[in-house]
Amino acid sequence: MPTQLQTAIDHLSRAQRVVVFTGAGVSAESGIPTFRDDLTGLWARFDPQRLATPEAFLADPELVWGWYEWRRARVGQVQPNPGHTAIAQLERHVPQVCVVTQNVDDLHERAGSTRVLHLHGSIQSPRCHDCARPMQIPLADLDQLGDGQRMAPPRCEDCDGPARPGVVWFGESLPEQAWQSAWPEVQKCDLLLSVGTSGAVYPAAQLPQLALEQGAVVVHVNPDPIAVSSERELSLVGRAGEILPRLMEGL
Ligand code: BJW
Ligand code: ZN
Repeated sequence: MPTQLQTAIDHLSRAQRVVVFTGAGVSAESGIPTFRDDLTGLWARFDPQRLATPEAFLADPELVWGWYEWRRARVGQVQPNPGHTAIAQLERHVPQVCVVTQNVDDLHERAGSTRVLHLHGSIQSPRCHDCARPMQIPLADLDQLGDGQRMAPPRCEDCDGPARPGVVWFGESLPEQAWQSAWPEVQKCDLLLSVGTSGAVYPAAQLPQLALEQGAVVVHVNPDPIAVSSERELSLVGRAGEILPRLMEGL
């Protein structure tokens, strides 16, 4: 009886088109906190309604901007981990690989993945809240940025509107191009590898189910076992930085 890991390796070695769908868990071992983990997740200490909605930004721009600048600085200081590297290496073994990430960091790109779609935007790309003009904002010193440090957002040269982070908040639409590109990738893939996501946030969370409905194999990688509903769905229990390199070694 093959192990789940060996079964996943067998499917991967036959796959022609793979989508790697990632969430905060893939960056956890780089030192970026997830959102919903009970003790270490960002939402354990911060209220999403006060930080990750357009209403929150309008109510208290200094609170929200300071929190995101702290996170932007943090992303700039950390490195891709073996999970990101293994995902990039998949391109050597599978003809077509597309990474569809909910993460706002750039660790997949820095690890060497060449096709990455960001469904929830990028923390590195602030823009004007009022006119959407991209803004170049030098990064403040992380040591001076406490995780709850208030900071006034810089103003736009064109319209004097406040800078906002280039991420997707609750109630906002996903970037059209990324979403419109991700959907056909998932429809056409023969295997979707879902790594480090709670599957709590829509519409991104539909993608593994869509892949299953289209006949693909879906492989979950998560320290929390994921409930599976189909013979074509596998749950590999463990951390991305451990499981993904073992998957690659088997190819
Ligand atoms: C490891 C690990 C290791 C740990 N290795 N794994 C009901 C039905 C359908 C939709 C809705 C609904 N009610 C409301 C909605 C809409 C809403 C939504 O989904 N809400 C849910 C809470 C229900 N969605 C939206 O608003 C979206 N827009 C939209 O729908 O537009 C249309 C619309 C417009 C107007 C009204 C209604 C609809 C936008 C969603 C934007 C999400 N934004 C955030 C914040 C981004 C900015 C920022 O970074 O601050 O995106 S929320 C946050 O969650 C972030 C993440 O990308 C996202 C997903 O989280 P993720 O990645 O799964 O992280 P965690 O922490 O949840 O899970 C980590 C996992 O890793 C865990 O499983 C761990 O076990 C695991 N792990 N260590 C591997 N080492
Ligand atoms: Zn502007």
